[in-house]
Amino acid sequence: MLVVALDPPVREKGRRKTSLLVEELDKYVSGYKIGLPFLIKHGRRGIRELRKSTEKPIIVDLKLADIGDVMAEVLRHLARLGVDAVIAHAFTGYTGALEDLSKASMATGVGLIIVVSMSHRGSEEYIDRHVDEFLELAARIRAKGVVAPATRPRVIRHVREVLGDTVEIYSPGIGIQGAEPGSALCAGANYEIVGRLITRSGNPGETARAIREMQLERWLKCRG
Ligand code: O7M
Repeated sequence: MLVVALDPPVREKGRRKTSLLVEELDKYVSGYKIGLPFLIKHGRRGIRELRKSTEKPIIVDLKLADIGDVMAEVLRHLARLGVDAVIAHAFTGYTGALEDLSKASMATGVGLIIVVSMSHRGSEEYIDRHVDEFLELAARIRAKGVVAPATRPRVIRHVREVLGDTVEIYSPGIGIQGAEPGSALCAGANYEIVGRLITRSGNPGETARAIREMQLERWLKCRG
């Protein structure tokens, strides 16, 4: 239900080593998401250390958007580091792009999650106009999951309606971006992605615990 984005630059003061942070968080979370800020800062060694620190799924969010060969190569490198899933943009399309990534995903067992809408307002200017095409693509490449915004629950409801239970929905936008814990789950998401609310908190473990509680309370209420 809760995926922690370990990316946002953590304040210098009181900074925690990733492994210590993970130790505090591990019992409350379903997985971790890391992206370019993490990779630039900690490199491949950082991913290996994270892999050693947790058995929970590690999702690498590079929001891949390239030709198929390049994306497939990136995925194969990540597979060797023991990651569980990678995130790619959908707008590159199938032929020569997601087709190859999807084949590499099936060959390696690394799941593929694609972005069908984003949490910032600008997503409505372009990306959101193509949600239905992206959902078709997600089904075509047998994506493990899609990313849809907690900040616009109607998009999550739409994704769930179109794809049914065939894919997992990952929703960012909780906390600093404005959505409340549990709200995306109530709209149909499987996981809420939370970053700064946890990583910048003085007590990340306690904050993650409190978020889980809020998720559960809200979920029980909305399910009646
Ligand atoms: O909780 P935050 O706002 O500190 O962090 C949100 C995380 O979710 C951060 O890692 C972003 O890269 C990610 N995210 C968005 O905030 N909005 C999106 O639309 C998509 C993502 C994301 O994870 O895409 C895969």
